[in-house]
Amino acid sequence: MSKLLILNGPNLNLLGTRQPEVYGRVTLDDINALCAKEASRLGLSVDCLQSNHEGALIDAVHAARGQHAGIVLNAGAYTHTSVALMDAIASAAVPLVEVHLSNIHAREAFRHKSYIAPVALGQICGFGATGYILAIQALAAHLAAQSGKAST
Ligand code: CA2
Repeated sequence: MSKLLILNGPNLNLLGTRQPEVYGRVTLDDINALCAKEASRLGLSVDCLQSNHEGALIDAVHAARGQHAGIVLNAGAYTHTSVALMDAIASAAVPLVEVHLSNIHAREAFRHKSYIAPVALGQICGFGATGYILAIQALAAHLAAQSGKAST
């Protein structure tokens, strides 16, 4: 069974506890459970990791090579700043979908720039926790297309 890595960056451990008007009331545990359920429906499994540290996220991307068939990444604020994370994703060459709970393009100008987008298969933003489900579906379809099979 293929495994996906659900990787969340800084402050996303606070989901559900503060700023519900921006990020909703769903917790990171809720999101991880939703991801596990959707992955299982598609014949996949997940490992879930959150870190507030840029280097730990980079290490996780490096370690995913050969271990995970794909990555769902919400890099939080590192999205807008981290050339190092972009380089790690490019060098790991593991298919990756970028996710944001909020619509980063409808927010402050500094959130419009993503260093992740150029090295991702695609970007999903503005759909809250549903974005993670959509990202898993997109990765499943991509992996199926790579292996010549269709996904449901
Ligand atoms: O919309 C997203 O998912 C973001 O990646 C969230 C980041 C933000 O810096 C990005 O621009 C967009 C911030 C995550 C902070 O999460 C919190 C959750 C609850 C309370 C406080 C922060």
